[in-house]
Amino acid sequence: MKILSFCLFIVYLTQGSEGLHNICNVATLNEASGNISSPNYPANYGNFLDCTTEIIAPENQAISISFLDFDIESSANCKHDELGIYDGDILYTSVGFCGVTRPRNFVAHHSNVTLRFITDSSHTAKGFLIQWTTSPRCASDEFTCWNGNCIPLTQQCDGTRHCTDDSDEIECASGSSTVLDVCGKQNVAPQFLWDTRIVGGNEQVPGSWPWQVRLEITVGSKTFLCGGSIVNVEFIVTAAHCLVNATSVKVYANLHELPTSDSAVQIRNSYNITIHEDYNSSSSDSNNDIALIQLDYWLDLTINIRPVCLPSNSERFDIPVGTTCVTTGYGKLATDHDVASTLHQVRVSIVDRESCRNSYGFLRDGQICAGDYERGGVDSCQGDSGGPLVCLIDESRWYLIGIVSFGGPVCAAAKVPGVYTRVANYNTWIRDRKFQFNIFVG
Ligand SMILES: [Ca+2]
Ligand SMILES: [Ca+2]
Repeated sequence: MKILSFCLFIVYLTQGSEGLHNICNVATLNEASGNISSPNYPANYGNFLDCTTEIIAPENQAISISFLDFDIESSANCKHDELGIYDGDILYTSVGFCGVTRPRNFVAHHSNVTLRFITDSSHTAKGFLIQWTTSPRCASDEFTCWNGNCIPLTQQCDGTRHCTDDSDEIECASGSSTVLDVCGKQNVAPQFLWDTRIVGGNEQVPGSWPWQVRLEITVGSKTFLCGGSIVNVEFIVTAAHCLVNATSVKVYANLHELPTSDSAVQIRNSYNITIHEDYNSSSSDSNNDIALIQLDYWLDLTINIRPVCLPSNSERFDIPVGTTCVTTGYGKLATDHDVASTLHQVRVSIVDRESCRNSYGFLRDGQICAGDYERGGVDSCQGDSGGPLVCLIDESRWYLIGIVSFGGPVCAAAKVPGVYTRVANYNTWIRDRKFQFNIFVG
């Protein structure tokens, strides 16, 4: 314990030499970079705090915020202690932060970022350490990649990757409004604006993930929530663990928000449920966590209800480590926050198998990991189970690379990425069960 304290003190001094500021001691900061922490960091902060600091950059500079350390008393909706982060006057992610889930790093849209730290009368924790840097903004004829790089505007949505994080091709709409049974295309471009972002993700633009369905699963007298993906008008693919002992499933397609009276939402019931025969719910490794739901009535494909592509087990679908993919769901926003009522989306990177195996002590061939391995802060969370992990293949179509299977006890913790069923391994299994119907297979 003494050694740990010593190490942290060294970090403290190093950070301090680059300009470490206590949020309760300084009202405005206009240096090009620096660090800001809770009072007493890395020792515990005090009670009864209400401290605000504003970081101000010149107009032509963008402020990047990185969360280096985060530990604030955890409470439901952060009602006890809370850090609010404002980009201009917009509350980042629309909620305050607490607990140990690090918020996702971001580049601010405005030239000022305000931090407000409020604590109540009891229970403190280590607090936070935040770093800010400033860098020149992109020109008006340039596109700003998520990592802050600038590319010519003409290279956005041209079917070729120019930003290393693929951000020039992810926020594009490539689907036809008349030919609806082409897989992996959407008519509505996804947007990763951060002002409603949650667990590093954000609320979707309605219709931008047209294969996502919400599943309400009845087991005895209880109802559970899961996600699933449309593979054709008759079949939904989801996780096996969602359907153990299920007696019936209600399927909502094109649902953005509950409760809904929107007639464009299509509601179906399960006609038949097929859980992978080698899935064992009492086994801790969740191997073969895949299932198919056959619907009682076919879905009517619309602009907002369309199938995802299924990968085959070929090298083409060995997604390189670091590739940016997207997971979507109606699940919990963060470990400390309530369940989302709207569909949300989170960007995650494919994590190398060895690191992921080290996190859990195992990793089966039919599993793939994604998250932000070093930093945490982006993940799927409870309630997202069974939902899609989709990756853009050839910069043109979204493929169902993974199915949300399990993760660590804290959503979006560093070093514990999410584990997904690797759909490519089950291509034959799915095809053998689709009977006479056409499932789109890559
Ligand atoms: Ca407290
Ligand atoms: Ca491009």
